[in-house]
Amino acid sequence: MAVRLMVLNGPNLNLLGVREPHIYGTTTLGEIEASCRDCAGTLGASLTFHQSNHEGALVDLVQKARTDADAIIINPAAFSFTSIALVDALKAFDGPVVEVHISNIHARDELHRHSIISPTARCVICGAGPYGYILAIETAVHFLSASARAS
Ligand code: CA2
Repeated sequence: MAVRLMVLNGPNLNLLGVREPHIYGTTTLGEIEASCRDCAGTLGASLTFHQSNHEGALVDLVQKARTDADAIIINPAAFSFTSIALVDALKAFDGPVVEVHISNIHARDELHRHSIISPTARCVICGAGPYGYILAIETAVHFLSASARAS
């Protein structure tokens, strides 16, 4: 059976490519979704792709992933620095979590530097731009195929 990936995007990422291109570039979230779908298709994985500005909606999706997905790829955006609710939900997910940020959060100001989500992630990718989503998908599929081989 195809591995099932759930890609989650946090607040304001719907504005990608539209506002602040000097920080986040000119690629839109729609273009990122299309490249994620291409990549998942090439790897034989199925993929759902979501964006929400609402913490509770993202928590609901993480809980849904407990039955509907084998791995989560998440760009929590500003919730990276604030959301204990997302941390708790991600801890209750059994599969691998890959956290992705478009920018290098370590090179940002103090406010944007310390993701509280990262300890729940098996892998954190940041600073690769939109290509980080492709790296995250490849990494999640790699983790899932390695664990299938081990069992
Ligand atoms: O680099 C990333 O992917 C971030 O998760 C983006 C977040 C930021 O808070 C994190 O530190 C790093 C911000 C997303 C806001 O996206 C916008 C896009 C265009 C215009 C305004 C905001």
